Amino acid sequence: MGPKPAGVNLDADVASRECSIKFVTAQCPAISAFLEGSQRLLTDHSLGYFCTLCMVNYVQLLIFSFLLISVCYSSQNSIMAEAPPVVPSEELLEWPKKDKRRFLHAVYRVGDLDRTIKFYTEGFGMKLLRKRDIPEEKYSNAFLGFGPEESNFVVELTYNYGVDKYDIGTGFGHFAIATPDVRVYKFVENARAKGGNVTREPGPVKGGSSVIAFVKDPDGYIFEIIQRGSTPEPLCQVMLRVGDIERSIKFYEKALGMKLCRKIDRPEQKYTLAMMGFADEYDTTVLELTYNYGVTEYTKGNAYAQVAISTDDVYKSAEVVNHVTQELGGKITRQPGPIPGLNTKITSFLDPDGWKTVLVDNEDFLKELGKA
Ligand SMILES: N[C@@H](CCC(=O)N[C@@H](CS)C(=O)NCC(=O)O)C(=O)O
Ligand SMILES: [Co+2]
Repeated sequence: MGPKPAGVNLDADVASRECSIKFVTAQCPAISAFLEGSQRLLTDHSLGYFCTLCMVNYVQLLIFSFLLISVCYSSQNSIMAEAPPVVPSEELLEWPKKDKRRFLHAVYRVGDLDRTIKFYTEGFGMKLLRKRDIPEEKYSNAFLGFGPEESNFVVELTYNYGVDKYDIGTGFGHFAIATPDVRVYKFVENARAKGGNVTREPGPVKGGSSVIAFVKDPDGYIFEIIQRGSTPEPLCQVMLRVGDIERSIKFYEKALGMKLCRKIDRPEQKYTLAMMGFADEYDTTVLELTYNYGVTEYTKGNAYAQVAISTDDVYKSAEVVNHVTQELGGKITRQPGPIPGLNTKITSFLDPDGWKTVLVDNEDFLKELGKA
């Protein structure tokens, strides 16, 4: 044999355990130094014959390596057995608050598109922003609001060919329109004159002071007309009833990065409200979550569908939602990705009560509007 049989053998030995040794040396500099030192002693030793010192060193090193590898494997196994579930990074959990988000539109079904367009434009003073017909899928959409879609929250009406009636259910509350000061009375009179069904005359809200009224549209959707100073976003609320207000607040804070703008408890009326949004309550649209004492279940019907919210990254957003649903309930109903044919990236999910939200990519949304 050549002059350095032990060295050759050692190299082979080390190579065959490369992963383990790398792991061990990476973990402990002292072990690393020992191994390197021993290896150098053996390989640099050039006496030209089979040396007892080499043999002793070699056997010692083999035993030592064997022990280390055993310890390392068993500790790795025990670490794996006790490994906690993957914890999302702080950066990921902070994402919803850093993202560029706003309410884009509320989506719901109506029995006659032209009838609703006429009522919303003449009775409420909304503008018809766009319309599209998708005959292959047998439905049409109309978008209406108080300002352009690039900056305002709007309604997206869906008409399914041949379906003229829907069940609104007991969970959906209302949309709200803010109108300045005493004009709330004029607003309601006009809506009534155009065929609106005023189910609650203007006057101070029970248990509070702001003046409100309720007007039902032709499909039975309620619009709360709220007296308020002038605002950049008159279409200001989507009210949904929930079964556990604290759970909902946590969900919308963590999954969507919303803030709790205002919480009102009215024990006399036995309900609690949480206004959740991305900006000041009076400058933007909020989700008005309502908890009626002791009521945990509502029906959803098939009329109201969802709200759409913008995001800069549907993939990252869905990852956060997925994590939050594991803690608080709800589920992803559409994995993030482009809509076939349209290429707009979206993801959608249900909150713990089953209310749906769709997140839409900011840039793709502007492209869809022809503004990017
Ligand atoms: N039980 C009510 C609780 C919510 C509620 O009462 N909201 C206020 C508006 S913030 C209201 O509708 N008040 C009726 C009134 O003042 O006549 C519901 O589920 O709609
Ligand atoms: Co309201």
